[in-house]
Amino acid sequence: MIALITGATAGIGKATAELFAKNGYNIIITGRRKERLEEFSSHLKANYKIDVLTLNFDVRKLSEVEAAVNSIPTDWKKINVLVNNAGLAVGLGPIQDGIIDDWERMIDTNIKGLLYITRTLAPLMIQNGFGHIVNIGSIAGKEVYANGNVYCATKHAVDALNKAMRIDMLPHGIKVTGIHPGMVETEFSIVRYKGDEERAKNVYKGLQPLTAEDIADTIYWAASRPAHVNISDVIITPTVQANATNTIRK
Ligand code: NDP
Ligand code: 8X3
Repeated sequence: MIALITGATAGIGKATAELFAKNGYNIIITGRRKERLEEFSSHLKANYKIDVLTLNFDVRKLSEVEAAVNSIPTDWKKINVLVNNAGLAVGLGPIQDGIIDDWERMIDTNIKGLLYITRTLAPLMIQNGFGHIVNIGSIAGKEVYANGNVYCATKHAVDALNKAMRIDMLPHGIKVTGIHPGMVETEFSIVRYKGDEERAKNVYKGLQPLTAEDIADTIYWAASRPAHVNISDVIITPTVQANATNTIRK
């Protein structure tokens, strides 16, 4: 069994790769940070009896995505599970003050990157006659919150694409699942606040957020249902978070 996880150098993607490896999958890990990919690959190979392929590219660049997918050796092409995870929020502010470069980074990564990956890998799955695409959305793709405008829009797009892919993949027997987490403590907020670790820590102050491992568990659970069962959509939050805007803090 083979799982390809985009954005496996940190957070949810990394925890997901580890869990699939633990369960005997051979893993294809991707990300821009080459050193992290290499270190993680060595860790996975040393700890689990599996094989690892690293693909170092930026999901925003179609030519890099195509070159990376074309470089996958034949015996790695029987991909059972694709986790479309690579993504980010950059900045948080009202639309009238929006920083265009931040918007473009989010749109290019969360929507266009996910599309590039899917466009290159879905035909392979169709050719193989099996596969499961897991799209990582967000609670921000189900609701909107103050100052979240463009990030929320990108995750609403992921939600729409998840539903659309399920229709398009239906005749091919390929499963499609959307996983929509609330607050998960990863590098996400550090990226959103452009390296301001103190501000990022405050996001989770006084509450117990989800961990990357919680989401990995959910992804693995969805991917390990019997052949006739497709998990369409999962919203998962910390117990102290009711929705995108209501949380309880100590
Ligand atoms: P992290 O910042 O910890 O990890 C993000 C991963 O995405 C990294 O591996 C990063 O790798 C990769 N990535 C980002 N941009 C690119 C790019 N242009 N090309 C290739 N890879 C890229 O965040 P999370 O693990 O929290 O986020 C994972 C997903 O979960 C995202 O889609 C996010 O929107 C979603 N999510 C997160 C939530 C949270 O609260 N943390 C809640 C809901 C959804 P590298 O930098 O090496 O390229
Ligand atoms: C990440 C969760 O609430 O910051 O998608 O948008 S949130």
